[in-house]
Parts: sequence; structure tokens; C-alpha cells
Amino acid sequence: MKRAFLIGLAASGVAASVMLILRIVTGGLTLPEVLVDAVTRIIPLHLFSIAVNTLGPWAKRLLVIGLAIILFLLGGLVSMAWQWFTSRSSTRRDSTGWLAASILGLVLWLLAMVVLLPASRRGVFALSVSPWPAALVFSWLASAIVFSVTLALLASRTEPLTEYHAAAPATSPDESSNLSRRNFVKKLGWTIAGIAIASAAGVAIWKIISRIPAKLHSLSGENITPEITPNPDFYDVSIDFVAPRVDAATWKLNIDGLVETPLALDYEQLKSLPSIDQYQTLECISNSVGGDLISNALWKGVRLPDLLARTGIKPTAKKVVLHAADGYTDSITVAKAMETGTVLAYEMNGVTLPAEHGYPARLLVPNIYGMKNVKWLNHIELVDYDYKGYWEKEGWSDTAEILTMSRIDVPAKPDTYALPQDALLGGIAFAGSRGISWVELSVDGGKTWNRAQIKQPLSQFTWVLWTYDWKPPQEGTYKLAVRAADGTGAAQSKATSDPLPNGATGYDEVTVRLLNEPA
Ligand SMILES: Nc1nc2c(c(=O)[nH]1)N[C@H]1C(S)=C(S)[C@@H](COP(=O)(O)O)O[C@H]1N2
Ligand SMILES: [Mo]
Repeated sequence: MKRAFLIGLAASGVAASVMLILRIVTGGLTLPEVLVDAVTRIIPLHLFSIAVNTLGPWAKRLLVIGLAIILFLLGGLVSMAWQWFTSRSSTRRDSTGWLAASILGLVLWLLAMVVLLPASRRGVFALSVSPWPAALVFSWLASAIVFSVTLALLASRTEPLTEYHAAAPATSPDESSNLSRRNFVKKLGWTIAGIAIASAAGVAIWKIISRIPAKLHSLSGENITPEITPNPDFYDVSIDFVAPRVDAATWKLNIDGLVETPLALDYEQLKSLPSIDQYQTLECISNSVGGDLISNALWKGVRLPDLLARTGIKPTAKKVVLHAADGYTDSITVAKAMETGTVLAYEMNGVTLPAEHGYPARLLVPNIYGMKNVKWLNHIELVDYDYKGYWEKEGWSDTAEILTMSRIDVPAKPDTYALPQDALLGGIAFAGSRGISWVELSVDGGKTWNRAQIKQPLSQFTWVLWTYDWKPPQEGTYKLAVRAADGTGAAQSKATSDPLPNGATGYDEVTVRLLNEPA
């Protein structure tokens, strides 16, 4: 058996030489080079990242070398199995030896064609590679045949001296054939069992492999977030199981409490008042870092300070309480209510305010998280005390000032991507009405930072879109991170904190693995 193992190593050596020569002559890849693609796709992202970080380009070279060594050892094992199958019981070695060896070669080749190539994203028989790499497919066939024929040749030259011929004369012909028949049946049994186990393993492997997409995702193909969120995509947060259906025909907005003259407006009156269009981004205070509870729209409505100018405000008034049709309430300071950007909106992106976003009217309050942008508003009440709204009673911030945030949208998620020559990364940054002065992107987990391009915002109340033109130098794992500063130049907080009570802080990060598309 030890000799069989050494024969396997020798046969592997001959086959490897053939493969190498064919690689130089025809350009078909060698087995370990293809195996490395399969392995790098299967090992976990963090392991891969450790290897690339510590070894650099040597990570892949060492892997190829390691895989070559493993293939040699496998060659030894195949040879041992071969010797076990053909020894003693096989009395027809000379006549059928060549045929059996060729079949072994074909089987090994087929295994590589239907298991290894799909695992390396090339598809069965490398059919998903175009142009079809005939050089690879046929050089592997040649190498597999060379391997098995060398194996059979070396085995038949050494075997007679040891086991078969030495044992044969000692027994009578009758006994010998009896023994060999029993042996043969036994081995046949083992072989069938082996094939059954191998098939089960093959099916399992196939199940895993068939889930690997044939091609890597393309980083450059990903879409940058639209600057204006279409209404159906606008995030929706409310305490209601179903949005309240308010009848605009009977709806009224009452403004009372500590005002000089109370006011009641119906829907038609509201729409006939002088209106403004205002781009404004809303973000929920419970949005997590990298989260999607943030959207941007063009709103149409009436400035709240204009309405409050008509009612007048008593000097004792401190807070403006906002009551809604669903029983939700919140409050803002009188100063906030008097800001020009505070708007009673009844249109969203050119259409009537959709039911789930507050039809017939909602409030927009710049620089404050979404919860104070009360929907289905029907009553504005001025009070002289500090009113605690629905979420403040649950412990959420009352000032609820928007914290500076930034988000990576391209790449959207941790994944393995085809190494691009050039990738346009992108995302959003938001700091309420303070605006954004800069956005920076890191591709090395925050060690170094690069300025991103920022698009002029649609208004002083919106997010900005940023892009970063990235030319990743080589394959590897990259930890992307983004950070921004608001209009005052104050950088976004790096410390991570949960949304409750003041809103989430911390940098958005996406780790990606970039690999060359199989050749
Ligand atoms: N009447 C009412 N207004 C409300 C809410 C609510 O539940 N009821 N939710 C608030 C919260 S927490 C947020 S983040 C925003 C979400 O607005 P949107 O659904 O239009 O995105 O509405 C706010 N206004
Ligand atoms: Mo919210």
C-alpha cells in the first residue's frame, strides 16, 4: 500500500507536468488554479479577510501551492484505491488493464468537469465561460488519462513481484480461483457501497454548488439611490395597524389654545392659501446606522408661521401641541413652529398626500426627526407647559434634533463582487437643516479617508447624494466605511449608540470581497 501511494505521487507528478506543459502551450488553466477559485468562494469572508490582510498577494499563491500538494496526496489515495481494487482478484489485468485505466481517467475528468468547474463558477464543462475554454477542458482530459495510464503501468510493473505471483503458486489452482472469486464478490460489495456513499456525497455537493450563481455580482452595476424617493417607496412609520382614512370633505384643522383668535380651516380653504414647494427629507429617530427609515420628497403646503401670524400667539405660550386623527400627539416649541421651513403639507411629489403619509394634511418640521412631523393633523393647540408626546412618554428625545448621518448604498450589502476596474460607490448623507459640508469614504476600515463627491442638495432641508470613484487595485477584502460632517463642520459621531433615545450614531460599514472573474 505504501508503494501504491508512492506510485500515485509519481503518476500525479507526470500528470502535473503534462498539465503544466499544456498550460504553457495552449493556455488552459491548471487544476490548482481553478480549485483556488472554488475555495475562495466557499471560505467565510472574515477568514479570507484575515488571510489577505496578513499575507497580501501571497495569500492566493500559498493557497495554490497548498492545493497542489493536496492534489498530489489525493493522487496517492486514488492509487491506493486502484491497487486495492485490481490486486489479487483481478486476474485479467493484462487484457483489460488499459481499458480500466482509461475508464479511471475518464471518471476523474468527469468529476472535475461536473463538480470542480461549477464550484469555481465556470459551470459544468466550463460552459458558462465564453469563449468556451477548450484548452482547459482537453488539457485536463489528457492529464487525467496520462495520470491513470501511468498509474496502471507502474502498478502492473511492480505488482507481480510481490503479492499476486508470489501467492499464486502456493495454492492449488482450484483453491486459488475459489479464493479469488470470493474475494471478487467481497470487493464488488465494497465497491457498490463506496459508489453509493460517493453518490450521496456528490448529490450533497451538487446541492451546495448549484446555489452558487454562475457569475459574480457586478459592483459597477449597482444603482445609486434616487434623490427623490417615489411615493410608494417612501418609508412609512406609524402607530396604526391601518392608516386612518380621513374624509377631506368633513376634515377641519383647528388652531386654538393660547392664541389671540382661534382659526378653523377646511380642506378647500387650506388649498386656496398661498403655498410653497419644499424639498425635505424625513428620517425616523428609530432608524439604525445604515437603515432605510429615511426618504426624500417634494412637498407642497402652507407655511405654519403664516397661519400662526393670522391667529396670533399669546406671550405665555411655550409649546405647540399637534393632535392627529389616529390619536397620536406630539409637540414642538413655539420657536420651531415659527421657522419658515415648518410647513403644513397637503401634496407629496406632485400628487395629493397619500393616505399613509397623512392625508389630508401633515406637518413638516425641519431638523427634527420624523416623529414630530405629525400626519393626519387636525388640531394645533398652543400651551404654556412642556407637553410630552406619544414617543416622549416612551423615553424618546423631546428635542429630537437630527444627528448627522451617512450611509453606503453602493455596494448595498456585504458580498463577493467581480473585481471592477472602476466602481462608482455612492450613498446619502443627512444632517437636517444644517446641511452637509463633506463626506469621506474609507476602503481600509477607517485607517485612511478619501473625500467623496457631493451633489448640491435639492434644498437646505434634504439629504445629499455622494459618490466615490473607486479603482480597487487588486483582489481582496475591503472594509468600506463612510462619515460626514454637517454644515457647521462638526463631524458625525463615530461612537456607536442605539437609536433610543436620541437617534443612532456610528459609521455605516460594508465589507466586500473582490475577486477576478474566472478566466
Ligand atoms: N398621526 C401620526 N403621525 C405620525 C406618526 C404616527 O404614528 N401617527 N408617526 C411618526 C413617525 S415616528 C415618523 S418617523 C413619521 C413617518 O412619516 P412617513 O410615514 O410619512 O414616512 O411620521 C410621524 N408622524
Ligand atoms: Mo419615527
